[in-house]
Amino acid sequence: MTPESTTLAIAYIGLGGNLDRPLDTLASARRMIAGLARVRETAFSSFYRSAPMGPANQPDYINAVMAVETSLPPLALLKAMQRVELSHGRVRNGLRWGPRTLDLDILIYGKLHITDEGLTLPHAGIADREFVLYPLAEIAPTDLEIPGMGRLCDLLIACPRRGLDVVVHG
Ligand code: ROI
Repeated sequence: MTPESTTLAIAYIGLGGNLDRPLDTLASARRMIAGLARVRETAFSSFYRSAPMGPANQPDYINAVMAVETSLPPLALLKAMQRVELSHGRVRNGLRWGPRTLDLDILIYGKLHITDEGLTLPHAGIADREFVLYPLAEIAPTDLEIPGMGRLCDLLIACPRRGLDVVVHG
């Protein structure tokens, strides 16, 4: 297949952040992603607020999920997401699970199920993260089969909502 291949995949991207006006940051990241070549936004969830998973001594997070149709292959999409993170002041300080201005995760890429040094698809954290599953369920078919993990609706039933709050309705 050539780099300009027109094979289209539906990908779901998780957006999160908890520093420097995260609502504005996520809205700006959304515009930037939607404006990328070979990427088209097809849906965007509400914005949600949740307590941090991991170290508690950091601000609450804002999260959302975006669906795109893309002809970018997975690694090219990942690189594009990393550029969007960097342009929103993302610094990698080596702190695992520390606060961040913007985190963009490819959650699902079509039916792909891969583990690579650089990229695991679907994202390994989907099943136990209410701040991923609930926004995802807003914009994806509830019978969506998440490769290797089962149906979205079954994951949702097994994942309590905890303190997850909608802050801006999509
Ligand atoms: N916690 C919440 N609530 N939302 C996130 O997006 C998030 N992202 C992370 C860690 C630090 C695991 N905790 C989070 O990377």
